[in-house]
Amino acid sequence: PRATLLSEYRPFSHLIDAVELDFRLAPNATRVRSRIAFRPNPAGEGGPLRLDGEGLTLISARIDGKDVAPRILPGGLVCEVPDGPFTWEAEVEIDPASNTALEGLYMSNGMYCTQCEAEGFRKITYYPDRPDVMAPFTVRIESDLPVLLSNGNPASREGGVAEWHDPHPKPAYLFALVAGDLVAHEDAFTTMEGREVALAVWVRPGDEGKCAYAMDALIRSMRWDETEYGRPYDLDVFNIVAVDDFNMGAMENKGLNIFNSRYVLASPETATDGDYGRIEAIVAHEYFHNWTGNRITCRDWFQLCLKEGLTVFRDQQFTGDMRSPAVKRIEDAHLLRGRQFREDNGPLAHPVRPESYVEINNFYTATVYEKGAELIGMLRRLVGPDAYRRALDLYFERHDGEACTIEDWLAVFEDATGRDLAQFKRWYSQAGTPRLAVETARDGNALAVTFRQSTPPTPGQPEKRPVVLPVALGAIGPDGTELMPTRVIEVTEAEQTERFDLPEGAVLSILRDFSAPVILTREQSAQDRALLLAHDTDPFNKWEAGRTLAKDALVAMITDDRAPDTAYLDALAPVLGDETLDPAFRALVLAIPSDDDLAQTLASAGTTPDPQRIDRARHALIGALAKHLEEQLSGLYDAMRIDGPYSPDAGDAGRRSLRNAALLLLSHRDEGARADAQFEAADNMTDELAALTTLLRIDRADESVARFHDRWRDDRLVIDKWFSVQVMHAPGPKAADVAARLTEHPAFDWKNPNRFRAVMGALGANHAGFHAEGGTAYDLLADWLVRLDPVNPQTTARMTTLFETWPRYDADRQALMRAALERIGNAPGLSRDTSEMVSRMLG
Ligand code: DPP
Ligand code: ZN
Repeated sequence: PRATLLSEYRPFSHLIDAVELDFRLAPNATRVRSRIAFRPNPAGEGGPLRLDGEGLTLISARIDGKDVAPRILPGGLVCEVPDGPFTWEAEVEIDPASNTALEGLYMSNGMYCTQCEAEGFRKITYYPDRPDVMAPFTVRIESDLPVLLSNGNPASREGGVAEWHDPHPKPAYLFALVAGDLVAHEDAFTTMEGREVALAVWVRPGDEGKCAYAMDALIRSMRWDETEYGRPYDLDVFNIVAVDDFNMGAMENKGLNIFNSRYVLASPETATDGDYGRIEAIVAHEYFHNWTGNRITCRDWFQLCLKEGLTVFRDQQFTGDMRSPAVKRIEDAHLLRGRQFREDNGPLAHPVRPESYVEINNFYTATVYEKGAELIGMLRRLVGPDAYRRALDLYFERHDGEACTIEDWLAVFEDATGRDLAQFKRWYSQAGTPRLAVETARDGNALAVTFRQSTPPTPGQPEKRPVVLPVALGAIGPDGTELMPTRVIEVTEAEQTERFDLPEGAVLSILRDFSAPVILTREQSAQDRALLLAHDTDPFNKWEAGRTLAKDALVAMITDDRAPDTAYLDALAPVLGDETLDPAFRALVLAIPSDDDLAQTLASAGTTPDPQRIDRARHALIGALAKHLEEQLSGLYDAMRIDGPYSPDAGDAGRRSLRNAALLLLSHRDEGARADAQFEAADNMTDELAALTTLLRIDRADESVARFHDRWRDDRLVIDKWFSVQVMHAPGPKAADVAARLTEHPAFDWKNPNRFRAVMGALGANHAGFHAEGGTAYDLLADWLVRLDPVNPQTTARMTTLFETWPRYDADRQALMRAALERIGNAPGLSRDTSEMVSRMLG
C-alpha cells in the first residue's frame, strides 16, 4: 500500500453545510442513510466527488433527488457532480455484529458503539473522511434498545426513535453513536456562562455503583478548564459511555465521549490507586479535547500532535494541580523515558509531526503524545506562564472552528510573544532523543559550564541539527544550602559555554524539573549526587540524584559483578525518614529502576544488555536494600498504615504507595509474612493487589492466586489484573509457560483487547521473561499476533512494538526477535497496520 505524505496535502474539493444521518440498527444488517449538502470549496481543485468508504454495501445513491451510479473503487467511490451546490443522498448496509476490528460501528456485549478516529467513519457511510471537512450533524437512530445516544443535544425522542443535533461543525472522526441497555449515573454542571449542563456516565446494569469517581473527575475538569484556560463547555449535555471492547483508552467524540470501561469504572474494592489516577487523568484529557481537538481540530493526521501534545500537557497540568506537581512531573518524566525514549532510540523513531504514514493508527504513539506534550511544556518554559496564557487565548480566538497545523500553532506564539520560533520548530520535524553532555571548568569562583548537544541518526534522518533546549539549573553548597536558585539557560548551539559565579564545592543541579526531553550525560561523583539527593530544592532533581545513584550501583553490579554500593544505601535512609517529604515522593525515591530501564541505559552507553544479569543484579540490590534498611522499612510499613475508610485522594494514595514499596522489600526478610497478612486483611484493591504482587515476586503466591481468582471471578476488570500480574511477575524462565497456560484458561477471551493485553502485554513487560534464553516468549507472542491480526489489526499492530528493542540485544536474541517479526510479516493476508509496523522494525 502507498504511503500518505504530508507534502501531498490538498484541500478537499467540496465543503459541507449540513449532514443528516439516519440509522436503522440491526446486528448484521444496519441501514445508514445519509443526506449531505455539498458545495464547491473555493480553495479546492474542482473535479468529481471522491468519497471514502470501506466494507459498505451501497444500496442507492442520489444527487439532488435523481439516482446516480457512482464508480465504486477500493476504499471509496467517485461520482460526477454538478458545478454548484448539490445534495448527496445514499443508503448503505453494514454489519456491526461481525466487526471485530472495533473500528466504525461495532457491537460489544449487545450494545452498539462507534470508534471513528482516525479513519473509522468510512466504515459507516461514504464520506470525505478527513479532519479538515467540518459540518454540523443531525442524527436519527431507530432501535428497540432503550438508550440511544449521539453527539450534540437531544432533539426528540419518540417510541423507538431518537434524534440528536450537534450545532458545532465537526470532522467525521468525532462522530459517535451508542445504543444499548444502559444505566446512567447523573449529575449537573453550571458553566461560567450560566449554561446548565446535564452530565451522565452510562454503563451496563450492575456497574452503576462504580461511576462516582469518573463523574467527580469530570466536574473538576470542567471547572479547571474554566479557571485555568477560560474555556466553558458548549452543549446542554455531556455523556460518557463505558465500553468493554475498546482498542484505545478513550475517545473525545463531541458531547459523547466513549471510554474503555477500565478508565471509567472504579470502586475501592476493585480499583487501585493507580486506576483512580488514570481515570481522573483520562476523563480530564478527553474533556479538555472539547477545545483542543474538537473546537480547534487538525487539518490532516500529520498534525495529530497539535491536539494530542497540547491535550496531554493540559491533563498533566490538571493532575499536578489536583495532586502533587512534583510527583506528577517525576512520573511523567519516568514514563517518557520508559516509553518514548525507547521508541525514539529504536527502529520506530519518528518525528513528533511525522511526514509519511501507511496506516495512521500506527502513529498514536508516545512520541506524538508524550514528546508532543514536552514540546508544549518547553514552549511554556521559554515564554513564561503569562505569555503562554496570552498565546493560548489568541489561539482560541483566532482558530475557533478551524482545522489547523503546527505552523498555525507556532504563529500564534510568535504573534503573542514576538519570539522567533524557527529553530524551535525543529523539535517537530527531527526524530531522536538529543544527548546533552555537560562539562565544567573552574577558575577561582568562575565556573564555566559547557553544554554539547547532539542527536543520533534515526531512520531516514542521518543528520541532525541543534535544537532549542531550555535548561533549568541551580546550585547547592557543600553544607546543603541553596547557592543559586533555578534559572533557565537556553542552549541553542551544538556547543555553548555559560559562566556562573559560584564558590568551590558548589554542586550544580542541572535540568531541573526535567526541563527538556534529553538524555543528560555528566560525570558527577557519588558524593555530589548524595548531596543533591539530600538537599536539592528541586524535587525532580532530588529524585533524579537517587535514581542515578541506583543506576550507577546497578550498572557496576551488572558489568563488573560488584557488590551493591553501600554509599547508595546510606544516602537513601535519611530521605526515607524525612517526615517533611510527601510519602508519594519517598515511594518514588525507593523504587528501583526497572530491567527495561537498565537495558536501555546500558545500550545507550554502548554495552549489550544481558537480561539475566540485569535481573540478578536488580534482585541483589533489592535484597541488599531490604537488609540494610530493614528496621526503617518495618517502621515505615507500620507508620504508613491507614485506619478508616478508603479514600482515593493523593494523600492516602501516597501513604499506600510508600507502605507497599516497603512491603515488597520486607518480603525479602520475612518470607512474605506481612504480605500474606495484608492479602487477607485488605479492604481495598490497592493493598490486596500489592500483597499479591509481592507474593508473586518471591514466588510464594500459588494459594493467593487461586483465592484471588475465586474472589473476583465475576469482575472482568479485576480478572484482567489477575491475568496480568501472574505473567508480569513470573520468574524469568517461567514467564512464557505461565502466559501460555493462561491463554488456555476459559476466561482468556483473546478477542477482547484488555484481556489480550493483560497476558501478552504483561509478557512483553516482564523483561527477563520476554528475553529468556531460547526465545520461547518471542515465539508465543508472534503466534498470538498472527492469530489476532485478521480479527483486530489495530491492537495487533500496537502490540508488535514489544519487539522494537531488538537492536539492543546480543546476536542470538536479535536473530530470534527478527525471526519472530519475519514470521508475523509473512503471515498470509497480513493487515496494512501490522505490515507497516513489521517492515519499519526490520528496516
Ligand atoms: N483521540 C483519542 C485520545 O487520545 C485517541 N485515543 O484521546
Ligand atoms: Zn487525546
